[in-house]
Amino acid sequence: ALIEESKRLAAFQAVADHLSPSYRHIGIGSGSTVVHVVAAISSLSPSITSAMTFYPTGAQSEALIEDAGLRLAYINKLPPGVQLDVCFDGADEVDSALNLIKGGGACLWQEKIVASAAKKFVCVADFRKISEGGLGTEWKKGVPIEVLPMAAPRVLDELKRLGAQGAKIRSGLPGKAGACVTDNGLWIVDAVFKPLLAKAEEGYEDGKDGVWTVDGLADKLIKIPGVAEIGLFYGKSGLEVESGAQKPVAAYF
Ligand code: DER
Repeated sequence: ALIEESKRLAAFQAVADHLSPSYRHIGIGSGSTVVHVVAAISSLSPSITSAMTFYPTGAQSEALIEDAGLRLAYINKLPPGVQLDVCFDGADEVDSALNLIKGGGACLWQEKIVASAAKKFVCVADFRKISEGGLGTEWKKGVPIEVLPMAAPRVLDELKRLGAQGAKIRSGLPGKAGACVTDNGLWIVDAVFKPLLAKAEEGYEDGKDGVWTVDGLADKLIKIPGVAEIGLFYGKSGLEVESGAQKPVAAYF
C-alpha cells in the first residue's frame, strides 16, 4: 500500500508541477506508475483535458488513455515539426545524473520514440527506483534490450564479451509459453552488468573489468547487430532532481 500510495502522490505531484493547462500534446508512458499519472490527469477539469491529445507508448498505454476517455492519437500522425509538450513515464531505476533504466514492462522502444518527440520528459517513480550506487544496484534484472528474435543468440554472445554477468531472453508471463513478445513483435534480452557509472571518472578506461559508464555501455549495446533499442535513457544533468517517496524523482528535458 505504501508503494502504491507513493506512486500516486508522485504522479499527482508530477502532473501538478509539469502539466500546464496550455499544453496540447501529451505523451503517456507504460507501466503501473503511469496509471496514476492518467488518474491525476483525469481528475482535472474536462475543460482543460478536452483540449489535449494523448499519445500512447504501447498497447497498455493506449488502453489507459482510451479507458480514461481522453483523446487518443498516434505519434506518426503528429504534424511534422510539432513536438509533444510533455511526456510522462515511469522508470525501473534513476541515477544521480537522471539516467534511467527502462523496459521493465517491455515497452522501451515506443517509450523512447515518444519521449524523444517531447520538449519535456517527466519521469515519475517511487522511492524504490532511486539508485544509490549506479544503475543496476536497485533494478537487478538487467538492462532490457529489444532484439530481433533470430539475432538473439548472437546478441547474448556479444553481451558476454562486453562483460555482462548474465544475459537471457525474457520469458513470457505465466500463461504464455516461450519468450515475452513486445508490442512490436520482438523479444527482450535482459543483460546484467556491474553497476553503471553515471559519468566517466578522470582517466577511466570504460568497460575495464566489465564496469561501464551509462554512455559507454549504451554506445556499445545499440551497435550490436539485431538490437532494435535499449532500455537506457539519458538524463540531462543540471535539472532539479527531487528524490524521496512522494516526489517525482526526475524531470528532465
Ligand atoms: O517498461 C517501462 O519502461 C516502464 O515504464 C517501467 O520502467 C516502469 O514501470 P512501473 O511504473 O510499473 O514500475
